[in-house]
Amino acid sequence: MGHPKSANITATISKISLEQRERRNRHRGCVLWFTGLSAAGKSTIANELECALFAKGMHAFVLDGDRIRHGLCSDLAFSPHDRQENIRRVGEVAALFAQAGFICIAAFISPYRADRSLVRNMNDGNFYEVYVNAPLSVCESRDPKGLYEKARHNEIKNFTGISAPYEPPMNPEIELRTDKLAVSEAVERILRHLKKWRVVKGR
Ligand code: ADX
Repeated sequence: MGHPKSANITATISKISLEQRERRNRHRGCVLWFTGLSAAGKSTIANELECALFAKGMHAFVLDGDRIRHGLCSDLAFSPHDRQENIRRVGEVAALFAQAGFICIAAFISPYRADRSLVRNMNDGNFYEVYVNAPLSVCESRDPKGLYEKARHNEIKNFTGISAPYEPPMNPEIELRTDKLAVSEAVERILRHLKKWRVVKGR
C-alpha cells in the first residue's frame, strides 16, 4: 500500500484471515506476474493456466493488460508515467486478489524493472515473476494484432521493443522461451513450480 493523499482514514481488518480462506480453498493465494513483449504469449499462457487451475477446482483469475485498459486503466496510455501508473494499480488489485485467496495471474508487458519491483514489494512473499520470453523477431513475425507493423511505420508511438524500451527481468522465478515451448508445456512448467512453492498441493 502506498502513501494515501486522504487524511483520517483507517484500514479495517477482515474478520476472516487469509489462512481461513486458504484452508477452505485448499491452496494458497499468490500473484503470478507475467512480463514480456507484446505477442510473447502472456495472455495465451495465462488463459490456459487459468483453465487448468479452474479444472482442478482452484480459484484463479487473469488480469490482462488489454482488458484492464478498457476499464480500471482506461485513462492511461503508454508513456513511461502512464505505464508506471497502470502497473501500480494492477499490482494493488493483484494483491487484493491474493489476499482474497486467489491465484492471480497478471499478464502485462510491464517493461520497467522498477515498476515490477514495486509490485513485488506490494505482494511480499507471494509474488512470482514469470518472464514470457520470445525474441523480438519472433514476436514481430507473429504480430497477431498487426501492431508491430504499425509501429514500424510510425503509426504507433512508444511501442515496446520498437520505439520504447523493454527491460528483461534479472532474476525471474520462471523463464518461458515461448519460441521453443508449446503452450501446454509452458502451463505444465508453471504447475510444477506452483507445487514446488507449495502454492498448490501435490508432488
Ligand atoms: S504496459 O506496458 O503498461 O504493461 P499493457 O500490458 O497494459 O502494457 O498493454 C499492452 C497491450 O496494449 C499490448 O498487448 C498491445 O495490444 C496494446 N498496445 C497498444 N499500444 C501499445 C504500445 N505503444 N506499446 C505496447 N503495447 C501497446
